[in-house]
Amino acid sequence: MKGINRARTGLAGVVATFTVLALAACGGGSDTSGDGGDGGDEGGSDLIRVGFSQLGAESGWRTANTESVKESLSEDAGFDLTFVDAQQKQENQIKALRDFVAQDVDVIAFSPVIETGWDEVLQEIKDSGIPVVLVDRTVDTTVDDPFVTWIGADFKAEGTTAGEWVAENAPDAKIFELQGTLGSGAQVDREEGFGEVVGEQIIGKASGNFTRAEGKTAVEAALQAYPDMTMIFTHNDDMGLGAIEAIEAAGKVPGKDIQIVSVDGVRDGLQALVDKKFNYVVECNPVFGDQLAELITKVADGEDVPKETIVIDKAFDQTITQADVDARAY
Ligand code: GZL
Repeated sequence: MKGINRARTGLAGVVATFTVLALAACGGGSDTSGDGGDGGDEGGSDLIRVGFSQLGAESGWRTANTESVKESLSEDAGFDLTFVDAQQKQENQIKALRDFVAQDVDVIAFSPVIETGWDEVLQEIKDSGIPVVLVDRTVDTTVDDPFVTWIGADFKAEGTTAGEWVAENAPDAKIFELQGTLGSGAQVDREEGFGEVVGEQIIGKASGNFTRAEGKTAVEAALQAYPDMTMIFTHNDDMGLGAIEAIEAAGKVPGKDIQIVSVDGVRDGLQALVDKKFNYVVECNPVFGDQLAELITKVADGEDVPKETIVIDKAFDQTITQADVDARAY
């Protein structure tokens, strides 16, 4: 069972901007995250004890998401947060989830590094009665009704929006697709959305695992394998920034000889757009800590919550200004 049945959300163009989420700065408060904090200290009895397994720190997007989550799930805001970084390893996430069950937290939240491989631990969590809030990435599991609610972006719509820009602006481009972590919801759905629009223009694909270094390595190889490439569609900005390094090392001009279409919209990615090294960026907003805190509070209180909350984003082309980039929250 695919983790969610996403409502089709056509992503807004460059002009229209709206999101489901308030982008206000999140509440302050001390960060009680740690490697298994003991929680429950004096006065801690009325805090909502949350176990959060974050998949890693692989990208600017993830860093911004982690900051938002920690700021919103603070002790001042009423949470006792145990935050564990899995360094992009599923086995580390599964261990953390089992630890949260052993600690009998009130709510478990996690962003699954890939979609599959969770059946056993999700069944254990279900048997424990601890509610699960799925964050960002999606799961594909045989466990019935494995989580109470999911919050994140419509990855397929992001791929579609990127493809629509290419169809409109570069219909003859020969595209190399630089993919995120293979088997992750973001990679699977962005590939699907993009491929449905301009699949016949794609001449090659490889994964850069959402990291800058691996993105650079993948593009160094692709430049050898596909010398006629004229565009890269990268599943995130960090890999796209690695691609810029590889393209320049090969004596070519990013944004001109090889255009780059990206997803995320972190500051470094939008700076590349201002610098004309990226050509188009589809935003994927990581700053939803406040909305997540609201969902977790309702779940802890046994209140009804929507099955999914979609973060609706915008997209940027090279008309973006330095002032726009400087004003960005992340
Ligand atoms: C998207 C998120 C992806 C980002 C990458 O919501 O899961 O993971 O696009 C990050 O930057 O690594």
